[in-house]
Amino acid sequence: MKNLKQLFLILAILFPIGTYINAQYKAKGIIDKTTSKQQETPKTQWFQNAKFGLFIHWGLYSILGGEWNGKRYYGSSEWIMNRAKIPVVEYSKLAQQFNPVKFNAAEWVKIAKEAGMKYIVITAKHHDGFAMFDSKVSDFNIMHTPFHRDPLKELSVACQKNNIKLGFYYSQFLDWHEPNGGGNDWDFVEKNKDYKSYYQSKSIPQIKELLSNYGPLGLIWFDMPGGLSKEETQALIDTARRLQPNCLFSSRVGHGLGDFLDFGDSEVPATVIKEPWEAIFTHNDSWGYLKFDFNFKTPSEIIRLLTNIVSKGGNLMLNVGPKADGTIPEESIKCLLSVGKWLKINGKAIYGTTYGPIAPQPWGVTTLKPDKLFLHVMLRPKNGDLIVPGVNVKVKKVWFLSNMKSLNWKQNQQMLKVKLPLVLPDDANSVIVVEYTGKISDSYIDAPSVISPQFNECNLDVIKAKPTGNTKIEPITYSFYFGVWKHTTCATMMQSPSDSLIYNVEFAEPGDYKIILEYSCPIENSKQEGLLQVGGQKFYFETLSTGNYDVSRPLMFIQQSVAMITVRKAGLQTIKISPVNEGKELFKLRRIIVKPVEYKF
Ligand code: H79
Repeated sequence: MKNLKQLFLILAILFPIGTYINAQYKAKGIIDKTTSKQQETPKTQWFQNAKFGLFIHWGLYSILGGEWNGKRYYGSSEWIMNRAKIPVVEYSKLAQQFNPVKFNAAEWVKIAKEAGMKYIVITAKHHDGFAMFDSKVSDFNIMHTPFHRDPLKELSVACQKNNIKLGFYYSQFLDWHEPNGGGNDWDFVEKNKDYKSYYQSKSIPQIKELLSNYGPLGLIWFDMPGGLSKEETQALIDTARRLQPNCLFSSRVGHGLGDFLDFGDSEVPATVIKEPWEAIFTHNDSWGYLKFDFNFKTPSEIIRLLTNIVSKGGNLMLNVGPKADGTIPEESIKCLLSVGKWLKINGKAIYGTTYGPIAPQPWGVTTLKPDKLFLHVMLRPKNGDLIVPGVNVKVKKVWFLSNMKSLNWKQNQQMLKVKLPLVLPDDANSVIVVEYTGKISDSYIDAPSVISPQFNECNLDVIKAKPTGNTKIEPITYSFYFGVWKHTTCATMMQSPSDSLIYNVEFAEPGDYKIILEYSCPIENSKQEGLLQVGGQKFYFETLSTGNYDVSRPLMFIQQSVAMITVRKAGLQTIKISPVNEGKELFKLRRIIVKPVEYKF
C-alpha cells in the first residue's frame, strides 16, 4: 500500500512531465512550440531575460538539518517529517525553537544580486505546512515563534529596493500538518480526508494572503499538484490573477496550466525549448539545509550548467538551504559570488539572449542576440582552431567578451574558424562574441555531432541519434538519495535486431578512435550480445550488469569500450547499434563517447 502510494505520487509529478517531453521528442527531436506565446504574453518577458534566479528552501526542517532522534536522514532534508514519521504534535514544537537571529534580508538579496541573479523564490509554505510568513489563516506560522518577524515581508522590501523580482514557493496540496492536507498518513487517515476543504480553508486563503500583502510578486512557484480538477485549478489561477495580473505561475500548478514550464527537480531537457522554461537545481543534494551534505557544485560547474541551460533557451534557478540561524552556508555564498564575478564579465552572453542556433560542439555551446552570436568555449581544441559550423550570416568581427581582444578568424561559406590563444581567459567558459550582419537561422541546430581529435573525448548524446523499430529515446528519472532526483535521456526498448539506434556523425579529421558506450543494465538483462557498426566494420560486445534500480536505488552507468576504428577520410559517417538477438532490453544507452587515439611511431 505504501509502495503503491509512493508510485502514485511519483507518477503524479513525473508522468505529465515525461509525457510532455516524449511527445515533443517524437515530433521532431527538438521542442519547437510556437514562439507566438511569447508575444501574446509579454508578462513572461522579464522571466525569459532573467536567466538566473535564487531558490531558497527555509523552514522548521532547517533546525533539524536532516537529523532526528540522533539518526541522520540522507536525502532532501525538507522531507524529514515524512521520512521519520514525526507526529504533528512533535514537529509543531520546533516552532518554539525557531529563532534565526542572524537573518538579514538585505544581505541575502545582496548575495543574490552579486551572484547575478535576477529573481528570488523562497518557500512560503513547504509540505510540512508551516507558513514562513504572517498568516491569519493558520497559527502554524513564523509569528508564533520566538523570532516573531515576517522574513517574507523583509525580503519583499529588500527585493524592491534592489530591483530583484520576488516569488513564493507554495506547496498547494501536500500539507502534513493538516488533517485534510495531502500526504500525512501517520497522523491522519487518508480515506477520511477532504482535500477540497483543505484548499478552501488553508491553501487558497494563504495564496491570497501572499498575493495581497507583499507588493508586486514576480511569480508563485506551485509544487506537487493534487486534489483539484482542471476547472478548479483554473479557478484558483483566475482568483490569483485578479489579485496580481502580472504574477507568473509555475507549471506545477497542475493540469498543463501555468505560465512557464518546470521539468523535474534537477532536470535539464535534452533539447532546445522555445517557450518560457526554467530548470531548478540545488547547490548540493538537498533543498533544505542538510548538516552532512557537502556535495556542493563548484563555481565552474554552475557556470557550465547555467550556460547549457541558457543555450537551450531556459533559466536556472539555483537553490540554497539557509541554516536555522538565518545564515546561508559559507560554501554557497562563496560559490554564488564567484559565479557572479563571471557573470559581471560575461553576462552579456547570458541575459536577454535566446537559445543557441548552432548544434552543441565538442568545444561548447552558443547563445544569441539579434546581431551577436556568443560562443561559449568550455574546452580548447588542441590546435587552437575553433570550428563553428552553421554560421549562415556574414561575420564582421570576432572578439573575447572578457577582454575585448580581437581574434583572427576566417569564414568559408557557413564555416567559421577562429584562432584561439594558447591560454583561454576562463577555465569554465570563455565567451567569444561573433558580430554579424543578416539574420542567423537555426538550420544547424540538429546537425550531426562532430567528432574531432582536437578534444580528448567527444560525447554523442542519444538525443542526436535516430531510433528505428521499437527503440525509444526517452527521459529517465531516478532517485539518488531520498527525494533527490536525477534525470537523463536514454535510448531504451532495443529488444530485437531491428530495434537500432543510428547516429550520423561528422569526423572532422581522419585518425584512430576508440568508441565507448555509456549505459545502464539490470542484472537480468546483462550478458546479452550487441553489435556496433561503423564504416562497414562490425564490433560485437556482451552487456555488463550495472545492478538494478528502483525508487531507493539509483540508476548506475558503466562505460564499456567496444570498438577501435581507423577513419581514413574526414566527413560524414554512421554509427549503428542494435541487439544481436531477440531478447530483453539490451540496455539503457545514455551516450557514446569517442576518444581519439594517438599513435607515436
Ligand atoms: O521542494 C523540493 C522538493 O521537496 C519538492 N520539489 C523541490 C523543489 C518535491 N516534493 N515532492 N517531490 C519533489 C517529488 C516527490 C516524490 C515522491 Fe517520494 C515520490 C514522494 C513520494 C514518492 C521521494 C521519494 C520522496 C519519497 C520517496
